[in-house]
Amino acid sequence: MVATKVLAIVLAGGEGKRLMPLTLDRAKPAVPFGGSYRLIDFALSNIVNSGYLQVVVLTQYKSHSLDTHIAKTWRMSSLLGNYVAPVPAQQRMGKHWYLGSADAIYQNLNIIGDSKPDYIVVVGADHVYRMDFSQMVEAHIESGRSCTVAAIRQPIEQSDQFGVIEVDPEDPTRISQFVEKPKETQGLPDDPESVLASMGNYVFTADALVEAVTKDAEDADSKHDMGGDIVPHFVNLDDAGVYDFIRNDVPGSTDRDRDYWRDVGTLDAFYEAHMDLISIHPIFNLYNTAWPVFTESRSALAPAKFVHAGPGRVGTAVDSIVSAGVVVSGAQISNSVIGPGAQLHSWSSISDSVIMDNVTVGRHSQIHRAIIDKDIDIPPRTQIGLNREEDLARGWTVTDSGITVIGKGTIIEPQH
Ligand code: ADQ
Repeated sequence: MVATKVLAIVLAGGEGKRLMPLTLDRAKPAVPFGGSYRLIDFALSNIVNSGYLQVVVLTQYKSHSLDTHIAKTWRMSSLLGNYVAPVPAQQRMGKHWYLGSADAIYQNLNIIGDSKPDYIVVVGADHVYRMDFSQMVEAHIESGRSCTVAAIRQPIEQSDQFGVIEVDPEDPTRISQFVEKPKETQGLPDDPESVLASMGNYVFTADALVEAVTKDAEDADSKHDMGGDIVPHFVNLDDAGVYDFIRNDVPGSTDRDRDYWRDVGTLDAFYEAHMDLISIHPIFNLYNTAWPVFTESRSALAPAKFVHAGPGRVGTAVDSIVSAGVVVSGAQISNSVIGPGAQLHSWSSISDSVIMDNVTVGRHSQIHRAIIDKDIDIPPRTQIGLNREEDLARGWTVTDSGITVIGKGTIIEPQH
């Protein structure tokens, strides 16, 4: 077989409004996840593990911490022409920022022109999953179609968050209809409670994608969106196929996490995905070394330490992830994810929570069902997540399911 050239494009310009306050100061793909990671590490690890080493990351909204993370973590040796390159919006096609994800690709056609790929893998940057894109590219090539959309079954009540796919009963690899975020839809013939949802990951034959985004740019009525405009364009041409995620087989996957895919676009989904990491038999297994999730190496951080600080002050953590540089000094941690460099002091308790980098928790504080963003100092005797009204009164965010979220830069005044 003749070698094929694949360029990967990561769409990382989304604002992530529903993750506020975590996205107040950073793009959604840069939000810390799982202790050591940033959300984009999952998409980039999948691409690199799939063998694709020419990758551009299209950024736009508050991209500074995303750019820094990519530069620190994902720099590749250029010896073989490999790169993971963050590309900021540059107004190459007129005085406007990206009008949508399709416009982001259109404004960077020069990159496609320079790299001359045969196929282009386009993926979102804010999902947690493992996927071998080379299997999808193979299926795309075999199909002879110009566009292939990765898909997974999702509950019908969430169909307004996804592109919903209908396939031809005679040829289940052919998309007969695609509706972006429908208000109402029908369930699948064999499972009326589910729909086939687009995962926001696509493979395109390069020339066809270039033609489609160019045409789209000239269309004044278009929203210039990959899901809303480009995929429907290929469906209308009867040139779009579906790749069922269930076919994807990643080395080292367990029965539990083989089909795992989470859109962590809301605070509740973000929280739940953390709980999936720490359940005793993890629903998503971070410890699969056959398909590693790469992230920033923090070689300056010491290993995590657990200190018995005195009577009644045994530093412990159970059913938890504890990152490098953490000191658990007489604190009790359960069912939580603790980010790098956190300092947790005597008589404090942290349960069912997500604590990000460099947070300090003072003595006698209690944190329950909370997400605490980076660098926050929690004074002694602070209570978080124990009383919804009090938390709201202090200006913190509390989600519908009762998770208290404290964003970066929040100053917490002592309570007592
Ligand atoms: P959404 O996730 O709602 O739906 P969108 O907000 O466009 O779509 O985000 C998709 C990706 O593109 C994200 O990674 C985002 O960061 C990025 N992005 C958004 N606007 C961008 C811009 N202007 N420039 C660069 N990048 C941008 C999509 C599909 C649905 C599918 C779901 C799956 O449209 O069909 O079902 O993903 O979650």
